[in-house]
Amino acid sequence: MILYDNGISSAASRVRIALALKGVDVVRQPVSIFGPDAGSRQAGYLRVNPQGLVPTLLTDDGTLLTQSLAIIEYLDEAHPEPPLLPRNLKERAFARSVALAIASETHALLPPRVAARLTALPGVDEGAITDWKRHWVSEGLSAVETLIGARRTGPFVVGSQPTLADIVLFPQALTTDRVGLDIRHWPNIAEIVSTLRGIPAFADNAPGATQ
Ligand SMILES: N[C@@H](CCC(=O)N[C@@H](CS)C(=O)NCC(=O)O)C(=O)O
Repeated sequence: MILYDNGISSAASRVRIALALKGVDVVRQPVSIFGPDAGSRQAGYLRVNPQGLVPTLLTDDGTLLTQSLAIIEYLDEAHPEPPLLPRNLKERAFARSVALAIASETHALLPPRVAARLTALPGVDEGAITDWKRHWVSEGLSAVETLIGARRTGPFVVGSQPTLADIVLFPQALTTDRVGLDIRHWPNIAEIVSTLRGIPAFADNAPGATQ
């Protein structure tokens, strides 16, 4: 399998973490994502992923899979152990809801193409972009902190082993450093992230931990 990947990307980091937890090897194909000439915007890559985003997974039979959450669910079904979704029906829904709160409502407002579009608007400078990012990271993590705080019983978001929820939360929580926020403001998230930092599948595949 080939993973179209970028070392700094949160969305690609999610898939790298899932692959590492499953012990599945892939060939990594780096794709640049910054600037107007980014590889992700080139015609060749748009044939791989019409959205021009990483990650994309090319399976051994030549099937292209896009969207990190869909890829992770595919991997979870193709390689069931260890499970990345809780067996319990309600816990499974909760894991997905935390993952989506980050992936759909937080991360979606932050990638390079969003910043590039904002920068093209009159009066938007570097400071305004940083403010934008800080705002959405803060709002997303605050909502997730409340969600988690109301139900958490163990070291992870839900249950006794890392799930899709931890996989999506971890890279996003690490962006607090990049935008000048202190993760300790969200104590449940800070504790979970500190536990996840001790697991090589997470630490070795965090954004920026790999080329
Ligand atoms: N919802 C997508 C998000 C993918 C995404 O936004 N990837 C970013 C990197 S984290 C990207 O490729 N950005 C290129 C750009 O913004 O131009 C997923 O989960 O796979």
